[in-house]
Amino acid sequence: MMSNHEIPKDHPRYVSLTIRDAIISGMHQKVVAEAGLIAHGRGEAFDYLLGEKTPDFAIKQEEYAVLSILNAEKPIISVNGNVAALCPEDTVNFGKILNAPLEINLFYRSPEREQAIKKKLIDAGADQILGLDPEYQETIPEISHLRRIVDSRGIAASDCVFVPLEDGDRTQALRRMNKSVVTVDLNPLSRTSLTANVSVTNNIIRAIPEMITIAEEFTQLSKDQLIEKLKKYNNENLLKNALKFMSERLMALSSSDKLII
Ligand code: PTJ
Repeated sequence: MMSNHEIPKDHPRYVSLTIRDAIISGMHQKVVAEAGLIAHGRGEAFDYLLGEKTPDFAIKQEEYAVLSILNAEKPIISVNGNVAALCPEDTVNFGKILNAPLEINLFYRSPEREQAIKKKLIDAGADQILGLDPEYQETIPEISHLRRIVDSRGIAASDCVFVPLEDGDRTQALRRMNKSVVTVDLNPLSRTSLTANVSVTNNIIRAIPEMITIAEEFTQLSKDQLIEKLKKYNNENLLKNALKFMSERLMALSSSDKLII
């Protein structure tokens, strides 16, 4: 079900409203949790601070993210409702390029939502979805809530978990389990951004397609070249660059003649 009004193409906020529509439709389809709407709004606010474009520092974060996933022995992509609603095809393609399976792992878990998200990913071209087969489900004590139920072939066995739009508790729990955590989160001050090994401060709508392009290049590199390249990145410095970018942009705007850009 789509939301019940047409967005005029000439609306100045057309792109943003279209993305919002995908989240609202996702909620009607049970893909997105109700709280996913609130999470999206928070993301939108931070995207304003970026100017709704990918800055240079974010490209570096995306390179770091791709390198970390490529360098892992057993990477896994953890998919929640917002990710499935916003960029199902890109997420599936990203997993295929990086040889990383998809696992559905939800904060607001329900069988209905699991099936709706599975359908969304299968329709987007996914071959296999982990996380739903009771035969392979195991419970990890480090994680609270229903998110503690993970797939023994996926998150449980992985050394690197890509968890976009994540909540901070799980990021910290995954770190305690010695897993490398890679995230995409528009808020550079969220606990997820601050505790992940690699944080991409960008809208997932832009980040995943850009990371696909980066992955197509980096998959040509040898293991030694990957390890060498990885040494150049530092998550904390890149997060500081994100804060610097946002604050400098606001400072520049606050002293410019016209605020509308
Ligand atoms: O589908 P479920 O049940 O697993 O639930 C998913 C949500 C997102 C509801 C759940 O994980 C949650 O409550 O997350 P939080 O704690 O609100 O964190 C979501 C983070 O993602 C926030 O820091 C937002 O700023 C950020 N965010 C929201 N939309 C985007 C985003 N980051 C990048 N791109 C976005 N489009």
